[in-house]
Amino acid sequence: MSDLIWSKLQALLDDGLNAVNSASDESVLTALQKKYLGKKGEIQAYMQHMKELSPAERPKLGALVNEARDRLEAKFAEAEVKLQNAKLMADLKLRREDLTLPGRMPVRGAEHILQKTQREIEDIFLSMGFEIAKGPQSEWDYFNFEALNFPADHPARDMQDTLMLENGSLLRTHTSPVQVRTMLNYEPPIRIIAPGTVYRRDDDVTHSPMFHQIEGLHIEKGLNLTHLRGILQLFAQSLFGKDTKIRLRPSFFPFTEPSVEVDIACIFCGQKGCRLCKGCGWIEILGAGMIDPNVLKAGHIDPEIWSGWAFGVGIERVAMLLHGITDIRLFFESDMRFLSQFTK
Ligand code: 2NL
Repeated sequence: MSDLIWSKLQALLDDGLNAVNSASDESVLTALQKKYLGKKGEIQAYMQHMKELSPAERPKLGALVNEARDRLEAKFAEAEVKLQNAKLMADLKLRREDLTLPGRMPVRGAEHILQKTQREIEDIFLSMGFEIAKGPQSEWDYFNFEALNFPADHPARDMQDTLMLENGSLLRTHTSPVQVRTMLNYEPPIRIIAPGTVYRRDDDVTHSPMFHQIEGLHIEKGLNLTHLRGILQLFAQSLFGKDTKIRLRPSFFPFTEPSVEVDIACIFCGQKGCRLCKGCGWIEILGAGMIDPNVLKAGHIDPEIWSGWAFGVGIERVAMLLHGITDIRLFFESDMRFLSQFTK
């Protein structure tokens, strides 16, 4: 093969490699790619020299041209990566953020401890066949008091002072009105629980003017205090542990007769007497009783045919007992140091 033809290829390759080396941006690179490797490019033009060679020499030149083309192509690919990296680094330098820092995890929300306690109580009663009933927080005097056997001027109303609204309704003091509404809207047998927010003029470390309650209502033929005791015992054992003992003490509520307070044997001291049970070995957890015939009548249910029992339990009180919380205001201050203790 003539030296001249060979050295021309060598020169072409050197030129190409040098040009690529000094290419300063991608458009120059694209132009060079076209200039050297394109259909009408230098390599292709160089192929004209084939004609000047004998048929025996042609494959040799072909191999050399292919090798030169491969080297150029590799050089272009390498240059392209280099240019892209340089562009990225230049871009990064313009930014004020440090993109190499690890990402910031978003704060994950979680169920509030009161919501969790409410759900646990609901689940216990749902598993026993009760359904969940809800109603308005602004309620008529009739449903909140009158229908529940609290006549106007009855002293029991004093313990449930609340805010009156401009339309003559009031902020409900318990969820019992939901139970009255249910009696009026459904036929017995009725097995419901009514969870919700309630309001009373009360404010100290264990009482909040806004708090939460779950009331239960069970109406069927032939119910008596033993049914109340059985279900509330199962409830206490599900919530506080399977060995939990309960006891009933006589009490008074306008809407039940007889009325009872339900205590659990102190879960903290095993009834030896401690600060939480005030030394007596028992802790009050809820109030309950057999539904007063007047209340059944107000719900259009015949007390000669049906009987029932009801209870009311404070959700804050249960959560405080379960978790050793001593100030009810902690539930409503949105302090993450408090709340996050219960989200594990
Ligand atoms: C308590 C006591 C109680 C009820 C709530 C009720 C509702 C109807 C009829 C009869 Cl419609 N009773 N509810 C009964 C006894 C006690 O709550 O200390 N709650 C925190």
